[in-house]
Amino acid sequence: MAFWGFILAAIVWPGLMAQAADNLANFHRDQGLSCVACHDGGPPLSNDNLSQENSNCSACHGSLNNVSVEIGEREIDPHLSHLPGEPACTTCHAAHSPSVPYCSACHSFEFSLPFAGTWERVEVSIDKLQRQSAGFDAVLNEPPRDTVDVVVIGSGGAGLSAAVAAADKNARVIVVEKEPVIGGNSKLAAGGLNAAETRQQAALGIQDSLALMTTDTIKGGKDKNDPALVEVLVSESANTVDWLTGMGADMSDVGRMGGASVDRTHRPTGGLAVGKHIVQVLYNNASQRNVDLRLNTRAVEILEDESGAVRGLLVQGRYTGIYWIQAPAVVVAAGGFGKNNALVASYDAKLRGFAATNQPGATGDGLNVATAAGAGTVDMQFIQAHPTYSPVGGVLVTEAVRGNGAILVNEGGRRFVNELTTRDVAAAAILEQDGDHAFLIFDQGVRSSLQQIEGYVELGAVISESTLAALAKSLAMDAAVLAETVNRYNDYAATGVDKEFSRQDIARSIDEPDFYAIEVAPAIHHTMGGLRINSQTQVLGLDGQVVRGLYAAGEVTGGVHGANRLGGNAVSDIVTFGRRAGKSAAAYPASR
Ligand code: FAD
Ligand code: MEZ
Repeated sequence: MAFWGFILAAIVWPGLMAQAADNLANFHRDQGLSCVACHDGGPPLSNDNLSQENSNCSACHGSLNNVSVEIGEREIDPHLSHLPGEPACTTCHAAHSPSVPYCSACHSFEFSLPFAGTWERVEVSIDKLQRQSAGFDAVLNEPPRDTVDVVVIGSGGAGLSAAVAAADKNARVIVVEKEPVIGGNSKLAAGGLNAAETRQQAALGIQDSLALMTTDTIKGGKDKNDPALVEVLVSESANTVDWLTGMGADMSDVGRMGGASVDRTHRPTGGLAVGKHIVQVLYNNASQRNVDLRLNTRAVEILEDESGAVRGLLVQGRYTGIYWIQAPAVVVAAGGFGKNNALVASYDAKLRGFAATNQPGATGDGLNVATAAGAGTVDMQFIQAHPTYSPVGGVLVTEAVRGNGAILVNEGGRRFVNELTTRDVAAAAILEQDGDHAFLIFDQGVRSSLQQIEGYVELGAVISESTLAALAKSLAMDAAVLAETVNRYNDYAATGVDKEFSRQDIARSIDEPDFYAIEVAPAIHHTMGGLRINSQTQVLGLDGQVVRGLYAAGEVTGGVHGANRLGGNAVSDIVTFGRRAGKSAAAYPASR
């Protein structure tokens, strides 16, 4: 090890010496540290998880938690936002290139990192990668680098659920994730997870039924959902909550989302965001089961034998290069394509140029990998805009803010829609208002009920005033009109009957100072279409036949949500179907 460290230092050091300290590596050099301080393992220089560098950063600077204590002046520590797992320090604090906070792919921050650069997404399309066939062909003539029972594409909620479930069936599992951090869109999930007839609902005296959740889901999906998939989603939802809580999750806060007849959206106590929590729990459990999770590793091609059955996966690691993994079963859990505006607009032209709530890797290339292996697709034209995205700070404002009592008003200070209608209706209503935007208005009661709001405050998205009149002034609204709107709403809260918009559930009135506003506009949020699967999560080909050994779960699939997904149903979907896919994939070799 020391020898390789010495060789490495000898090769790299003279080059570094010629440079000024314009990045962290050169800065460390100026502190008298050599390359081996970070790269002490010798070739390979790095693995794709950057774990060697990460452990060396931590050895000197302490854990991310320790470092976050040093950033005491910020109320919400960026290290503690939604970065589940064990994020490598070098994900943001790059060494030989400019440092770029990964979070700035979505948010705008006032602080800057030492030697900071600007966020830029560099990704070659899968089509182009596949055309590099010479390099790939050569690799395929070599033996596989690894042989396992199940390979999972994607480390979001669906992928990690699949990995844990497969490992529980004694399968050896590799998860490949193209991003430098785990969790996909799942780590961003905010409002919660829908489930009916749960222990948590019973404890709160909430009466729900599988039939009611089925009706709500199909009504929300405009009757375009695949009934067999909805049946799985609903009938397994309570069991999904039990599975998660059995592994350490907290799902005890239950609230309301648009299109739901009762409170069935489960999240951690205090209204914390559901996604980061669930991903962390799944990651912990995957680690305990020795799942091999590889970051910065992109699935490029699903490999099949002459009979069309899956035989493995070709991948490209950022540092480890191109190689293939031999496995009889592959689970595609690569998420949606909400962040790929060109692809979104090719299915729904009116969404061209829209912002998106999604993580930067939600580009749809996992979908392409599966279709290149013969997978069929369904419902691709159904793409959802979330009504309340805040352009300031670049953040989705969870529907739970409305569920817990906020209203939507237009520039004139007037309500214009039932705030708890389905998203398609709410988003369309906002786009009919002057300026194509609206304002969420709420009070301290709502803020106290939902810890996620503190994050929006930290991002600068929330306007705060001690009186409603002052809030109206800050928003350049007529104070009398806003007061009248809020007074009328408070009357509806008292009587339980919204005479104007028939809002079914008014959690609380708006009367406790301070008063708050967030400017919001619709943004692309969820791609309902995707790979065609059956209820066992087997992927179906263009001919409707099963592609042997290929499974899929989560946002990469279509059919569960029909034309419009209900808030809270995706997290339910990814865990339920992800778990199913893991079990099916682990059992597949024995059933051949
Ligand atoms: P993801 O979590 O997106 O994971 C897919 C992973 O695959 C990604 O990490 C991606 O980088 C990786 N990947 C893609 N292609 C490749 C490749 N070629 N090789 C390797 N890796 C690849 N739903 C709810 O029900 N409740 C909520 O509260 C909620 N809130 C949300 C808030 C936000 C801001 C967003 C964006 C979505 C929210 N949703 C919510 C929707 C829900 O979070 C997603 O639909 C769901 O998490 C998708 O999970 P997934 O595992 O299918 O995909
Ligand atoms: O299901 C969702 O996408 C959801 C609940 C988002 C949110 O508003 O929190």
